[in-house]
Amino acid sequence: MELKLFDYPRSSAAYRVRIALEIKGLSYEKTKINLLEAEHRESGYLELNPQGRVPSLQVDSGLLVQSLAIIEYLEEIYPEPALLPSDSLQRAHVRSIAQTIACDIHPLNNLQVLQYLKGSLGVSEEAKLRWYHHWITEGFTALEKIVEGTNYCFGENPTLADVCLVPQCYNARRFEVDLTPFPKLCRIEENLVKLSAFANAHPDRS
Ligand SMILES: N[C@@H](CCC(=O)N[C@@H](CS)C(=O)NCC(=O)O)C(=O)O
Repeated sequence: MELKLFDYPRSSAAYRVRIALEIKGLSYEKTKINLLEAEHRESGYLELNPQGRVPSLQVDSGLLVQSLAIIEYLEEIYPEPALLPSDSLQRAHVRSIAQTIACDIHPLNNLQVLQYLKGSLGVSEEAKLRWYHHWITEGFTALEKIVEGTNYCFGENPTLADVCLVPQCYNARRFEVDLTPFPKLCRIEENLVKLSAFANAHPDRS
């Protein structure tokens, strides 16, 4: 199958999909949608993805959006190496970690929200950064207690939870969030970024 990713290197949602594609050993083409130049709001891209966000993944039968839906699709079509455990309870647990990041932490801090805070609500740069730090710290405080694995978020292999954790840590570091209160998350991140799939998907390589 030909795969084309509409991507932006520093988008953490797109970064998740790049990691999943790399773990599954799939080759794919990338088209950069420059968020800083608002290319995601241009009519050509909006015709493809009316929500105007990245990532989108073009597959043979159509265009997929939403990083978790894209990754679950890849998991169904290319089951190995698996990103979800075979046991239902464990699978729910891995998804819950992934969703804590993708549904609870990340949406509060994406570009549109930060631009709305500054532009429409007129908050200062300092208050915007406090907002950003607050929601990451709040989410990571819970995650630090929830993650179970020694090397990874869960179990002995990287899962969907790890695919979401690494981009969120990257983002946190970019905005200088203090991660020292989260030694387990930092140790897991350190283990993951050494893996070639994670390294190949890094924004600097994209
Ligand atoms: N829930 C979506 C989030 C996608 C998303 O918000 N992407 C960001 C980049 S990380 C984006 O395109 N932002 C554009 C904007 O906020 O204007 C997913 O997981 O794919």
